[in-house]
Amino acid sequence: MSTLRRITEPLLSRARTFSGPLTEQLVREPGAFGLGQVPSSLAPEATTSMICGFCSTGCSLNVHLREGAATNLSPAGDYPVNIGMACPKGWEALAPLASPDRATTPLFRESRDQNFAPVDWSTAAKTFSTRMKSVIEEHGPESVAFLSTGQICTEEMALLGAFAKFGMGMIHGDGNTRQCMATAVRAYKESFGFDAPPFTYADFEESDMLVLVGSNLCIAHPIMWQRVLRNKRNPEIVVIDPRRTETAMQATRHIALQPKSDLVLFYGLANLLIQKNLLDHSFIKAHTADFEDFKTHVAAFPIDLVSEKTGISAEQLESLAELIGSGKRVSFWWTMGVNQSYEATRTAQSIINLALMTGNIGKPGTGANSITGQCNAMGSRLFSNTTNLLGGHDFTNPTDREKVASTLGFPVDRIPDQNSLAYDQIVERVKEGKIKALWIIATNPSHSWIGRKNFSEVLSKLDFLVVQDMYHTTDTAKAADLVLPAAGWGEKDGTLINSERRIGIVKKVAKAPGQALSDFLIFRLLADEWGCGAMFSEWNSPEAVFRIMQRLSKGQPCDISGINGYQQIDEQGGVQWPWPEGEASPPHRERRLFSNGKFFTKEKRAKFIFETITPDPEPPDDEYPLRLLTGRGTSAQWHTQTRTGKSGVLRRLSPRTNHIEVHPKDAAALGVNSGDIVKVSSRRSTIEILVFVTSTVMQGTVYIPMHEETTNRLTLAVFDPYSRQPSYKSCAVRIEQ
Ligand SMILES: Nc1nc2c(c(=O)[nH]1)N[C@H]1C(S)=C(S)[C@@H](COP(=O)(O)OP(=O)(O)OC[C@H]3O[C@@H](n4cnc5c(=O)[nH]c(N)nc54)[C@H](O)[C@@H]3O)O[C@H]1N2
Ligand SMILES: Nc1nc2c(c(=O)[nH]1)N[C@H]1C(S)=C(S)[C@@H](COP(=O)(O)OP(=O)(O)OC[C@H]3O[C@@H](n4cnc5c(=O)[nH]c(N)nc54)[C@H](O)[C@@H]3O)O[C@H]1N2
Ligand code: SF4
Ligand SMILES: [Mo]
Repeated sequence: MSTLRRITEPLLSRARTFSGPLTEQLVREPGAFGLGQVPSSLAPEATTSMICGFCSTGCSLNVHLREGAATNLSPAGDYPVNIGMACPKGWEALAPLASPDRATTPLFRESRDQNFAPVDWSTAAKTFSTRMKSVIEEHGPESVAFLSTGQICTEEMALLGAFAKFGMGMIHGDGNTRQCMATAVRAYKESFGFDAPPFTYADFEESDMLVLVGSNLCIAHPIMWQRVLRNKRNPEIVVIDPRRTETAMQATRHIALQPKSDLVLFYGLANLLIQKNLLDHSFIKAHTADFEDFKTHVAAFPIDLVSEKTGISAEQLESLAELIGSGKRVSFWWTMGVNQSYEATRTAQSIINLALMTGNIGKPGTGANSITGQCNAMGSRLFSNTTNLLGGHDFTNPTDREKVASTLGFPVDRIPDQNSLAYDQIVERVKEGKIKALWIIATNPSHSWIGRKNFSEVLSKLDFLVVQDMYHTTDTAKAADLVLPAAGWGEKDGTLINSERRIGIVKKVAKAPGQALSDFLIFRLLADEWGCGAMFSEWNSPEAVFRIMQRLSKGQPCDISGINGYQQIDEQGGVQWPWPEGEASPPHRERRLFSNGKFFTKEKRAKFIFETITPDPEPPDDEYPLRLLTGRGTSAQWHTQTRTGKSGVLRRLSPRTNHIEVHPKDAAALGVNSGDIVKVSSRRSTIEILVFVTSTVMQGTVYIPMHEETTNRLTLAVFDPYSRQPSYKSCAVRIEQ
């Protein structure tokens, strides 16, 4: 037996089952819930491995235990994702667990002008149940909603979605993956017939040309960038980004396009490829639909127009088209520079179209590849029961509802026959006073939501706000009526799904502080108190829920029914979906989709989808002459910094204060220098911020990282009409001294 297996076996079989009123059992037998326990099933001086809980790369980390408690981490050497590497957040992943501001007990207050008082779990669960029920009784099921996350285990997401929608009867529940991945989801569904990112990380190493669009790998996915560096084919690396990012500096070509001109650029490139006849005719004929209409559409994008709109010279455009059409292996990768825009879905599809017309899909080193963000954005896309019915099904499809109901053994009328409102529509309904109770899990929208100057005012309209988080100090938790203390990564078991569809295991290697419980147990506890615990009697451990997810996935493109449990995932170095039952063990190290040219649409063909360009909702003008872009700051900072801000090491690797990056010429015209504090105003708000003069931003644009809460006071709340993803990356601002 391998050492890894010896160590993980007792850990994974430790899954407890629960029965009877859980709050009573919790009081009687706290150890059964892991409360106050170190992971006693592990050998006291063991090393075990698990997936990192920050970004979607999904690196495996070795966790070293002393006297049964996790003391240190190092990157796993034999895992097909990170191959012995980790970024600063991974190395420091244990630090945020030990922070003194962890929520250690449920907190409640009768009214918002009072301070929180600690309460026991029984009181917390009863309060949750009574208050939510009274809102539903008075105002109907559409008056309550939840907002969840891409940062808890897949099994937890499935349980939350099933409890909230099938147990509590909610209709509306969305997640922070809307802020992040909704565009890619929508684009893939329309173009490929299913939300199916086709790639595997080996494609980074097997491409002759990598085109990175609105993606700053060096900062946001440093270990994916390391995979690019392992490419031995001397690849052309093209970065398409208005900023000269760390990644652009390392690239062979930087295409510094005007912000929000991507769609014109890609239609123009498609037109050039057609004019130069650099197409894969046989692939287009055999495996795609609507190419002729697409051809007509892009004919309206001649090179001069494209050059004028994008700021890219005609020579550069010609040479880029020739490179893409050269017949070598070309892979396209995109992230938030594409997904977060007012015409994001069509932009993502314009990238997909380039891959299709050149036959760059389904083969090594190719693909139209959306890189995800959070550690479990992919789990959320398939199993959170928010935008899709569990397992990538459709709420509005009666056959899908029947299938899910019979798989779960629930009456079909428990399954809503309508889609949830999107995140922004939920926020709007709260503002209008129509949604009166909100449950927020593992996300911090008081900081991260777009144009959120008035977000706390919005939350104050609620009759009841529940926030479930690791910390009681987040901006959102501070606005709550009830705070539920959650165990974090490393304090619970389950699975995460990374960007390349690889399911990996996380394990409990540390005890959660005080009374904090895993999200999984919190959902079970609340279901029990609600009175629908019996519906979830089979959902009694994360691994039991994984088995339910496997059944739900049967016959879907994401079918995982062939996996033989957590143990196998752990031993194989993760498993990329799909793996249907009855199929031989897939070559697990690296696997891509569409190698047979068959897509998931009814006709098995991929579709060319395109549309007229839409006007910029807030271009710079005389009053607000600069365009503000936002995004990640450093590889040491994670979003709203509730976790990374707790590590001394990561704090030292981050800027001490928020800053605005200004081009030297704009700075000179404004008379400002690095180190000055200026006022930055948009039509929404004014903030004070430190200036950093740098030519990495282009003249006329400025950049502010998203990691301080002030940034989103400025941003403009507009959304892609199809994905409803917020357009975080562009609004007009002015700078004053
Ligand atoms: N260190 C760190 N890593 C992270 C995260 C983190 O918070 N910290 N978050 C994770 C998450 S959830 C996500 S979603 C990913 C995000 O990963 P990325 O998308 O790579 O990161 P961003 O910095 O948000 O945006 C990428 C780039 O888009 C560019 N951009 C802005 N406007 C445009 C435009 O109009 N066109 C083009 N082509 N580009 C544009 C910006 O200049 C920026 O460099 O990172 C993940 N990884
Ligand atoms: N201006 C601007 N704004 C942006 C973006 C941008 O590029 N520009 N990017 C957007 C994107 S892509 C994203 S993904 C969002 C991210 O926005 P958020 O989701 O709001 O950011 P996080 O800081 O990751 O918040 C996660 C919360 O979950 C808590 N948490 C962590 N682990 C657990 C757990 O296991 N259980 C529970 N219950 N809680 C836990 C953390 O303490 C934290 O409070 O921000 C968006 N906002
Ligand atoms: S690259 Fe992402 S998954 Fe890997 S160690 Fe860093 S944060 Fe964790
Ligand atoms: Mo994200």
